[in-house]
Amino acid sequence: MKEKPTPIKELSDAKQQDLEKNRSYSDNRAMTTDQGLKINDDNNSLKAGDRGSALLEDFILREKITHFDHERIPERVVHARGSGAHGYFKLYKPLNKYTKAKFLNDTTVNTPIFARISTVAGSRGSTDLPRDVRGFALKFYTQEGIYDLVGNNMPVFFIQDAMKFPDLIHAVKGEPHNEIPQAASAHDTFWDFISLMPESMHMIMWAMSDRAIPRSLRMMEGFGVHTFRFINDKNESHFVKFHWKPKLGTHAVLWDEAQKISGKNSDFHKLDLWEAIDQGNFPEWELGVQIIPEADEHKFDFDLLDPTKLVPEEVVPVTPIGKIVLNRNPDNFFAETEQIAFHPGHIVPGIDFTNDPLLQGRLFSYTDTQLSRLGSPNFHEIPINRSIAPVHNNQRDASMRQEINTGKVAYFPNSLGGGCPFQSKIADGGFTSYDERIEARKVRERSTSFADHFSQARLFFDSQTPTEQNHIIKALRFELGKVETVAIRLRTLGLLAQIDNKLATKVAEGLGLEVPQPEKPMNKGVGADADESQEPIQKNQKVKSSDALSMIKNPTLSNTIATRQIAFLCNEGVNDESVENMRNALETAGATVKIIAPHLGTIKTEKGKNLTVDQSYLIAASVLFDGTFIPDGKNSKDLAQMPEVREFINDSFKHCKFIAADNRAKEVLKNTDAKPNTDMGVLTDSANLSKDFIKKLGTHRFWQREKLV
Ligand code: HDE
Repeated sequence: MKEKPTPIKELSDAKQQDLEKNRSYSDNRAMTTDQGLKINDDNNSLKAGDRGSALLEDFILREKITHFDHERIPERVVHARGSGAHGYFKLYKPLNKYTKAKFLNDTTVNTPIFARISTVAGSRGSTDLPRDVRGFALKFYTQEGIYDLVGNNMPVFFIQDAMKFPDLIHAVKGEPHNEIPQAASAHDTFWDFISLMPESMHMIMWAMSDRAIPRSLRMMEGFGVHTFRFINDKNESHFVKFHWKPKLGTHAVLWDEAQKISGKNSDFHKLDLWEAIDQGNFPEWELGVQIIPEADEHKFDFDLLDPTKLVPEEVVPVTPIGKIVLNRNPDNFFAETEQIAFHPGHIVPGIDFTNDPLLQGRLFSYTDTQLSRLGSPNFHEIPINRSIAPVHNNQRDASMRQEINTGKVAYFPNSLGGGCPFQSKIADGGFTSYDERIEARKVRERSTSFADHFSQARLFFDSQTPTEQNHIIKALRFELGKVETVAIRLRTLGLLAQIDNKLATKVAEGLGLEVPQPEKPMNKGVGADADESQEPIQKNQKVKSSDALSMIKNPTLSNTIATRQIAFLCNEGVNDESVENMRNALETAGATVKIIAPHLGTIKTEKGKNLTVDQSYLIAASVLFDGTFIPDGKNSKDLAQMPEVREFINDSFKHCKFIAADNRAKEVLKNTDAKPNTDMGVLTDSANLSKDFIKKLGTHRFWQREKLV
């Protein structure tokens, strides 16, 4: 059997990359039909006379249009909208004590990866900024085969059992009669379902927090969610939870901003990731693990198999094991980002599953969905899905088979093929499942150890700063405010009260309601046998508050301003030194500066030089930037009269962003909400304005400006 070409290209030099980018038109190739026939006229169909009807004989027209008619494949049923990038994983030190996985033991190899980051509920063309969980899937092309770590940007999930997944997704997607709303959970069916599912409450806290509206895909944490197993070469098992933490820190936008960004640039996250990689600002995460010895399985306040629970980092710290770097944009969105097929069941020796009932259901779902999405069990032959480890087996034929298998033997055991392909001994990398001891009755039941639905929801809420709690309350007011059925609002308030009465009361105030007594949970639904073991319980948690759960208190919070976008609000007569001094300082700190002016092209500076404009006020909006600077200028008074400029500054102020105005530019702030006051994050009159501005920008937002509800 011939070796398959690897899907991963070595990073070539810049020139090669440029050429590759525009390959289809730069290499001087003649245009042909799909059969290789050179085309003489690609502009006109074959007609009976120049004004006559088209001829059926025109095989060139028919081939082109037939191909076009079939260009679409079904979008993913969930996670339809995604962005992808190539990169690598670099291990810090061998993990042989815990796992025999080769890519987790060899520090000399950079394992190629492809990452796909997605929203969950929306269609492929939906906005990048709905309130939603982000999928964070990593494909590792290891020397022992493909390993997929198919995670999310939140460490827990809405449901405990795969049986509820279709219900969850049907509830959150656009309602079936009119497919409204698109990519939004703020509607009746979602909250109807949630209000009847107390197990969702922990995840609801995450989904209503700012984690659901990231500033950038490069500024999100990743989590494997389920508990997995590491298996070492002595066949010893350790439980493992995966985390990956962004080098740039974990940051979000505000909900008002998210909604405005969706209007101004619904590709905001996609473009941000693409541009960062294109400009060589390669996004980086540190991959870490929480390792739990098998003997400690039952030492926690919750069940390790329950995907609605996390292991607090105060109880089991996260040990960094390597870094993930994304350093190459895909050449073709469809071929790579759309056709990539992840599956939590793609594992390598040294990694194994647990009996988490959500994970167990996923192990069935992913191959099944690829069959309907990609149309064939040969989806592993699509270049982006190919293993770099050679593939030899007796699987044959099926739709769109690429491999041309030779010989007459396609079965095992055989003697005619010399016994090939042969099975591998464990010592030679042959995979065996972990021989977990199981003695059990066959039951359709939920373990009572899964019944505490509120304690970790409370842990999450209690771990947040007042600002973050405020955002959760406002998010719940917004979401439930969009729910039309009052009974659903009330039922949800009943559940929130079991997390925290203050939370429920604050949400209720916004809805003009009283917090009701909680109703009995309806996990089993009408008609099922009553089962008292389904009653939620509350267990005392050892950890009462965890800084790692708050984005603002997070120990990995990074104060860098690298890759942050800063708007310079300019007009004719802008002062040369003011622009250049601030620009140099910001760019030296790694930020990107954009000159905004009344029109594109150039504007004249105070010294009469031409200053190139990046965006006009028609295109620019404060929500697309991290900070605003108004340079000194002889025509600051005119700038102050522009409604677009006032709106820009007011939005920036409302969203708690830092604003700096130099010298005469203070005039521009006069008719805005942003009155000069360093204590309020509006910087003017500073001896070292750029230094002060950079320091403030590093803290991301000036939250004190926000009123708590
Ligand atoms: Fe998925 N999920 N999922 N999921 N999931 C899919 O597979 C499913 C779950 C996740 O960028 C689908 O190829 C079930 C948890 C990501 O291509 C599908 C259950 C987590 C992606 C599917 C879950 C995830 C998917 C749709 C409950 C976080 C996008 C297309 C038992 C740990 C991967 C596809 C990409 C995609 C099923 C729950 C993450 C239908 C049945 C929990 C990141 O197979």
